[in-house]
Amino acid sequence: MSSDDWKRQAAEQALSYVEDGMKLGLGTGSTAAKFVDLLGEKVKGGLKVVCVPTSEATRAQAAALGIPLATLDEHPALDLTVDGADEMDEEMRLIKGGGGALLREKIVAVASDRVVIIADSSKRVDVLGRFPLPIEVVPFGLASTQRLIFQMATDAGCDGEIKLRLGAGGAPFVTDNGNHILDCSFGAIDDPEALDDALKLVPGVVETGLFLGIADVGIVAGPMGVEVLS
Ligand code: ABF
Repeated sequence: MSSDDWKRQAAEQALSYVEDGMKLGLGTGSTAAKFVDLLGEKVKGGLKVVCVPTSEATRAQAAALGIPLATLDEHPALDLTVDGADEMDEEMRLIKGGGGALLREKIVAVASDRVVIIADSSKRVDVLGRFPLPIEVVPFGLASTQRLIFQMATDAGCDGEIKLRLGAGGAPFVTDNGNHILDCSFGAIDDPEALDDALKLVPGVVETGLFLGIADVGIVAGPMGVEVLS
């Protein structure tokens, strides 16, 4: 079995949390995309749901599958969001944003009664930070924001290289919200809450990829089977 199979297994398990009539948040990334595919099959079979996507990519995928879509303004409170992650620790603290959709993912997740995170077992870590932490920043004053992030992170016990994410053609990557992403290779993040608090004091920071106290259920699939954390 490959990581693709495990992602699908986790996505299948997440379907068991979906009930007829629910308002759902749809995550972004290759694991969430598997859930969207499976949900599309259920919708074709008669399941009635309305969904808020966390990215334009997910919106396009869901629309092509005939999944009914709405905005968060139309449905400000959702029943359930199913999304992926780049890293998950034992307390279900997450790093997200590798796919560049962290801001909408966080807005949709905190608007949801329940958040289910699906992942293959490569995403499980003891300590967050092996995956570079993405931070969404406004384009104005980028160099100054980057400098301040470095200072704040160092004060919070984290330092390392901070790189502006580049997109196609080598130009700065632009999020669905018109912002940029700084990928921060801080190494082990021993106190994610302290780091998150510090980073949010930097004016140009829109949101960090630290999702703390947001996941309610973690579904992790791997060679040892499917594990459900809650
Ligand atoms: C989204 O997709 C992101 O928050 C995370 O960055 C990424 C995970 O992607 P994949 O499922 O492709 O590993 O969930």
